[in-house]
Amino acid sequence: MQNIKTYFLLFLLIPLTIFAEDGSQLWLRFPAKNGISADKIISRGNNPTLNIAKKELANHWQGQEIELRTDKSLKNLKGGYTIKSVQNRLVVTAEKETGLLYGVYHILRLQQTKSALKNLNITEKPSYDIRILNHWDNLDGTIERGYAGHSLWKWDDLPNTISPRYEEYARANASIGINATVLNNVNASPNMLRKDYLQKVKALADIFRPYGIKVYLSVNFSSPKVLGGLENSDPLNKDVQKWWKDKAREIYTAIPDFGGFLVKANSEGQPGPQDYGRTHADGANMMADVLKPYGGIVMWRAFVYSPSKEDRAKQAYLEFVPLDGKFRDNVIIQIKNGPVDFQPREAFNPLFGALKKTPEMVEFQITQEYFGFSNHLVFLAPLFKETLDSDTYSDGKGSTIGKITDGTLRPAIFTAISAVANIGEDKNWTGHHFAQANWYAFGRLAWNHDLSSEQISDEWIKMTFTDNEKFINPVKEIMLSSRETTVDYMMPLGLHHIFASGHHYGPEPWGDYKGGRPDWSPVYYHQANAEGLGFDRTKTGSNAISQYFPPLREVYGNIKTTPENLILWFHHVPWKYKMKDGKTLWEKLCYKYDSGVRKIRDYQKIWDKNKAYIDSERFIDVQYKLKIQSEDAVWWKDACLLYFQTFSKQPIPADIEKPVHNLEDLKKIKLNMGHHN
Ligand code: BDP
Repeated sequence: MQNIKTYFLLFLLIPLTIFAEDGSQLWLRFPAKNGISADKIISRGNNPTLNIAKKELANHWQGQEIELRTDKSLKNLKGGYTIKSVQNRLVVTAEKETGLLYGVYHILRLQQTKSALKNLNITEKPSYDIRILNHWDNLDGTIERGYAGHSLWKWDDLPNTISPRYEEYARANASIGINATVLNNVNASPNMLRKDYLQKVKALADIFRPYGIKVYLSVNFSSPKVLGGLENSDPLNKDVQKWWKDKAREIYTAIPDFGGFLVKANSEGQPGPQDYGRTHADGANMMADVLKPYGGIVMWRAFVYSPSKEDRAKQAYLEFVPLDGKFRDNVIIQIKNGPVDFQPREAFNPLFGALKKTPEMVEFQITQEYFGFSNHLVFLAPLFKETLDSDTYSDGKGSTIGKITDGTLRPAIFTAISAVANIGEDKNWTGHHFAQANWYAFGRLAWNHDLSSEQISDEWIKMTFTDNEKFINPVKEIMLSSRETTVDYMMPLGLHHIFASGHHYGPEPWGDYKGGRPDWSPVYYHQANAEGLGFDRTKTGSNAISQYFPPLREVYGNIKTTPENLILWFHHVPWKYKMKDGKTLWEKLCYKYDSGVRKIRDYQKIWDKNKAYIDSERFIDVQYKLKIQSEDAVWWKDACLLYFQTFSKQPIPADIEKPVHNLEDLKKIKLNMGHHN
């Protein structure tokens, strides 16, 4: 009797646990444990990576016989693979086992998205060699700009206790081709390089290795002094050089395939070579030299700016262009997509293409620091694409950022692309079910930056939710327009950095932190006054346009030819200026904010109509977040329009929804979300 009861209870519980739709499965929702038998998987060798590939097939592949074969002659695929139908068999070939693993995930993706599996003849070669996530995780478990709970890395428990999520993380990354990860915050603790921490790092590296993922670390420039007890950390000091050399040996003894260092130096209070009167090149080269014998690299960040009179948007260029050609060949300059800081929309960073003799890589931000954290649904593929497809004209027409950084236009020993991760210990990994799509999109674009946002969202929806067209089409529409919608309700027409200080969640266009750094105040960026709005970056202003190649400096220098979505980025525009559609700037601004709000409301309606197609758990989660997003959009619109109206002195057009808040009340909102600037 007792047994029967237990069975009955189990019977009730099993479906609940197996089918808990908490988002933890990400896009990896392959048919469970129902793959082909082992004798239909033909392969030779017993390599850990190959074994994972075989296991994935045995668990999930329901198609025909399959052969996995390495072929040394496929070196030119740079880690890629081919998939071919040969009679009744599918044959995957690659130079290395990691390529076979990627090929297997490709096949499983085809199966899951119900794509054609007949007569396959696929050749895949990645756009970038190094496809890397940057975790801004601290050793105390917090994450800088992390909105999905605490860090995945349990530093206190490592290396002895291994969370199962480490391997799940590696698998998810491998499934989209991500092959590298920086474990810790760019505002790096020197302790990261301590002996005991390196053992913890080793434990993670050992788990990630079979999935083709290399580990990198952010390092603090002052480590020799702080950790090693040296007098200073001057890169030209022999003792300092020796300290790094010994540290490199220690690291590579534990982790033979260690990737290298990521460095934020002389920026926002971080130490760097300039503390000793040395250049960024001096600092980067010292580290490059100690990593070189092991094949390691240095990713040196261009996100440097100081509280000077110079327009912050110009500073990275001013700092790095004079150093072009002075870096070792295992240094790459890591450049944020825009010259200010991951704003909803920025002009692209003019440093791209300006370094002719130094490799450059893009840094994107997946974590939504400036996009409503994990509360707002914002699909970032269109932003990533906008950057990669931007033509810099550095080497003539067609010199897109994609082509500059992927080796097409500049021969490169290695190429790379990075993004700040949005992953935390939340069950669903990213805090919002749709934020998973941004991790996915980064991986897919790092693999192939020619993919369209449409294609990526289509794949992702099918893999993550359902292949029912009735759901896919409207939800795709939400995703594809969501970034533009967010720009509209937050900062349209090229406005930027009018976020509340510190946490960067809500609006604070009135923010003016006198006595602090001017470039940490919103009023510095929007420059609103009685005449108009916007930052003059033309010759009459900061002349940031001079950093762009012709014809862009002329295009951006002229208000008539500047794209309207960047007009307030480059110009101080009179309130009554006539926009292309005949509206004044003020009116246009009002309609833009209003349109952002309306679109979120449409998303809510669309979402509600789709209840029937997916599980109720994820449906409700997303529904709830859309409600927050919708309230926030109204908050943004009211705050910005009421505040800018105090300068424009114009009425809000009659046909848009009137503000429901008072400016003075909005100014009192102080969210307690921490953080410095
Ligand atoms: C800004 C963040 C800050 C980071 C900094 C960086 O607000 O937390 O430390 O970028 O990228 O976006 O170094």
